[in-house]
Amino acid sequence: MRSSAALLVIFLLLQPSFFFDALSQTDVTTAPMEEKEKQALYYTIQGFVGKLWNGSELYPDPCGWTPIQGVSCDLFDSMWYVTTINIGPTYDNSLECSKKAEFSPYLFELRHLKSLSIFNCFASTNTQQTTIPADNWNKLSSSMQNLELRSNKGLLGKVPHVLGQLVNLQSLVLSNNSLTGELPRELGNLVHLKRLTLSGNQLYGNLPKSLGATLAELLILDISNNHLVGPLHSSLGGLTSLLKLDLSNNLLNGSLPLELSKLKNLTLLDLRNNNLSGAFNPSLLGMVSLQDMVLSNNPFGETIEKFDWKSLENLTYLDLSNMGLVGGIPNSITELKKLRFLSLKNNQLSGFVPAKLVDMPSLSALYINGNNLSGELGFPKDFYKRMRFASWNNPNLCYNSGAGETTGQGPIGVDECINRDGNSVHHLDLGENVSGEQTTQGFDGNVSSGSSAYPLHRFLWIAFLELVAILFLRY
Ligand SMILES: *[C@@H]1O[C@H](CO)[C@@H](O)[C@H](O)[C@H]1NC(C)=O
Ligand SMILES: *[C@@H]1O[C@H](CO)[C@@H](O)[C@H](O)[C@H]1NC(C)=O
Ligand SMILES: *[C@@H]1O[C@H](CO)[C@@H](O)[C@H](O)[C@H]1NC(C)=O
Ligand SMILES: *[C@@H]1O[C@H](CO)[C@@H](O)[C@H](O)[C@H]1NC(C)=O
Ligand SMILES: *[C@@H]1O[C@H](CO)[C@@H](O)[C@H](O)[C@H]1NC(C)=O
Ligand SMILES: *[C@@H]1O[C@H](CO)[C@@H](O)[C@H](O)[C@H]1NC(C)=O
Ligand SMILES: *[C@@H]1O[C@H](CO)[C@@H](O)[C@H](O)[C@H]1NC(C)=O
Ligand SMILES: *[C@@H]1O[C@H](CO)[C@@H](O)[C@H](O)[C@H]1NC(C)=O
Ligand SMILES: CC(=O)N[C@H]1CO[C@H](CO)[C@@H](O)[C@@H]1O
Repeated sequence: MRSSAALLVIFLLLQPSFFFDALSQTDVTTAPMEEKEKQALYYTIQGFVGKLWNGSELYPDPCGWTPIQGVSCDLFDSMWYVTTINIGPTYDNSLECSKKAEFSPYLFELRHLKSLSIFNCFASTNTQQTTIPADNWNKLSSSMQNLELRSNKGLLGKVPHVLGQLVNLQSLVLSNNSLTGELPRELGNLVHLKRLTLSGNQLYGNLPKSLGATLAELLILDISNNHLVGPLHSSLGGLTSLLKLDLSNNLLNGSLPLELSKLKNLTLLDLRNNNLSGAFNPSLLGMVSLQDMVLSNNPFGETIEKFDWKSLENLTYLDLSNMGLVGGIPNSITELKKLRFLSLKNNQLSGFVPAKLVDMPSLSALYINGNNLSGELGFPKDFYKRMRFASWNNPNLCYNSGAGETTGQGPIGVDECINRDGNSVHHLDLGENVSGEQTTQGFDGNVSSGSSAYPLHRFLWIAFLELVAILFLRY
């Protein structure tokens, strides 16, 4: 008799409806929330996902036993408040935006909101156009630490200057939207920012001086793939904590400010595809932590001979292609023990190719094609085997397979040197002699196989940095 009563109790407890009814009746374990907060949450989410979403019916206890995917809460004075909202197709059951998605004004009533992420929401430039709200952000100024609006192609208009009121912000990510206009100098008020990522928009104008002057805690600055113009201001030297600076694919011109040398912790400098000129000033050697330096496709038009490359001892990736470089390849570059990738292609470099390149312990990709290098390539055969190597389009360059070695595996597109007797040794025999007769056919398609080294490496590196930043920011 007693045991069957116990079984009944267990049975009832296992019934979800009984369990939850009991809870809601006694209100003991329902997470207590102000009604105002709860309604603000429902309306905020409805704004993004549409009117058909009935929060009060589906999620009567959003900070307790009916949690909403992407929403988290925290206790303040024994009441629950919303601290995080993530909208967008991240997980299978994530909240996704409706075609009429909009920022609800109720968003700004969530006074403990710490993190807001809207991803792939205003997705269509035709039917889902909206702008970032231009006021009310001050209501969130004490709580907001992380604002991320990413891959919303229908998100138009300017970066509103009122975002400068979010003075506790640590991460501001507004990438891959359709934002336009100039960057507001008020972003300089965000003195606790660790990450500022505005890449992939149509932002134009100058980089505001205020950024460098005040953002001393910034670790990542990425404004790549925009239409920024003008010179880089010397105030950038104020970003002394910076690890990653990516301003690639803009229309920046002028020379690099010497103050960049103050960025002692910088590991990645990517300025490729701009219109920057002359700047191999020795003071740049102050960036002693640099691992990746990508300056390709800028009309520098300088010599790299006066630069004491070995000071940048941690360089692993150096891309100086298509920069109008003149003069020779300095021996100091061969002292970069960690360098894995070196591209000097498509410049006007002249003189001999340093034989010491063969002694670089980490090098696995070397591009010197498209220059005016001369003399003989004296590398042993195994060099060409272990290296992604290109040296064609240097009309005065020849190769010598070395004494006692049979010819064969030579560098593609380079003739063998004329031997001592004055006899021209045959045109080279190609190792991968795929289609044949002409040496020029041997290097069709090989550029692409070579240059594929970078994107993967770079991707991994950026992924690593983002991970560091995420760990840092998510405490
Ligand atoms: C949501 O559901 C509640 C409870 O079922 C109902 O009273 C309310 O009218 C619904 N609201 C909407 C907007 O459908
Ligand atoms: C932006 O879009 C590009 C291209 O689709 C992608 O490679 C990049 O990772 C995106 N960036 C962010 C921060 O989402
Ligand atoms: C540079 O990095 C080192 C080591 O991580 C750190 O101790 C130092 O504070 C950083 N410098 C700045 C200016 O942030
Ligand atoms: C940079 O570009 C602007 C606009 O095209 C031009 O007025 C300015 O002279 C350029 N500056 C340098 C240093 O080339
Ligand atoms: C780069 O600068 C040069 C010289 O100032 C100018 O002629 C050229 O149009 C600029 N290119 C771009 C893409 O702005
Ligand atoms: C180079 O890297 C090593 C290992 O990561 C580090 O210990 C060293 O401090 C770095 N050198 C500079 C100048 O940053
Ligand atoms: C290339 O270098 C040779 C000397 O090796 C020189 O005579 C020639 O003028 C240079 N060509 C160009 C286009 O600079
Ligand atoms: C390359 O092709 C030529 C002509 O077809 C042939 O004589 C030569 O043996 C081939 N070399 C190799 C390494 O296959
Ligand atoms: C020098 C040369 O022929 N380079 C070619 C290598 O392959 C790429 C991609 O297929 C071509 O664009 C280059 O012209």
